[in-house]
Amino acid sequence: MGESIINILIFTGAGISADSGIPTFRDSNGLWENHKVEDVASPQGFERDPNLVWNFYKQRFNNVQNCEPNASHYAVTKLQKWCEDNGHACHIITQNIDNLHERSGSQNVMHIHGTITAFNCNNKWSCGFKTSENLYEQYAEDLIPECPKCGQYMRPSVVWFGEQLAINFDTITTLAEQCDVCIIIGTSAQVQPAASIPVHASYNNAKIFEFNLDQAFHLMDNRKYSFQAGKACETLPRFVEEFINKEKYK
Ligand code: BJW
Ligand code: ZN
Repeated sequence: MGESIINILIFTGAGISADSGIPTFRDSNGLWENHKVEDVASPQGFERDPNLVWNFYKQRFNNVQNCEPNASHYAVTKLQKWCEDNGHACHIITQNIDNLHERSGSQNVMHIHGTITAFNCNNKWSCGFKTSENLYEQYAEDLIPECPKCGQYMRPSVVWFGEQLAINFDTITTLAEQCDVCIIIGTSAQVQPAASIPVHASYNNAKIFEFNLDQAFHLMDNRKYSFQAGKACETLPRFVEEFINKEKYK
């Protein structure tokens, strides 16, 4: 790489926040109070029982507020800052709705599955009302916040099964196809189209680094793929130090 610009793409999932005390979706058997993830994260689930879904997100919001970014979020921020200072490019794409990347100082984080702190009218197409006011404070059992414009239920601005990503997928595949280094942290690769992002990176012959307890991606060419087993809060900070130093003294 030498003097040339390095283009890094960081792609994160629930595993990066596990070390902050935020439960993942599928490790802990994929159930929330005996409900399947699909029941609390789908438009059908919301239609069936909006109260259950509001409860789910309010509990998760409260949990997130009580958690702090961990060493792997800070390592991502350090790498992004290093890139900025040295004229390299670094994009961060997360599936997480928890905002811990921003709270650790990362910038321009792309939330493909939305964010837990924004809300929109469930009548997305014909109304479109959005707010970042904290509606969890208004929500109480059976008192679901309603849209001030049309009276329909409000919902968190997150992406449920069957819904389109919060960011245009072409924009993302373009970023993936342009990167030289793709760093994947803590995702099970079970959910599409997010899990295809590293595959697009590999089309561009990018060097792929996966950080996970167990390897989730198996598609990569061995010479271009490296798997680091363990908790991301331990493996990632070490990797970032080494990466920065290696590039610095090249
Ligand atoms: C650690 C660790 C530590 C633990 N250190 N690591 C093609 C094929 C098959 C299916 C589909 C397909 N295309 C679309 C689909 C359908 C569907 C889908 O993928 N279904 C599969 C489940 C079968 N996809 C969709 O519906 C998507 N939409 C779509 O495709 O729309 C098409 C469309 C086009 C045009 C018009 C309309 C529609 C949308 C998917 C939305 C997913 N939403 C959720 C909820 C978001 C809000 C919320 O957070 O509540 O996103 S579901 C949930 O899964 C959440 C996550 O972002 C996502 C991924 O989970 P993640 O992050 O990978 O977590 P886990 O728990 O699975 O894994 C944790 C990992 O961390 C593990 O690997 C651990 O080992 C690791 N780990 N501790 C490092 N300390
Ligand atoms: Zn409305």
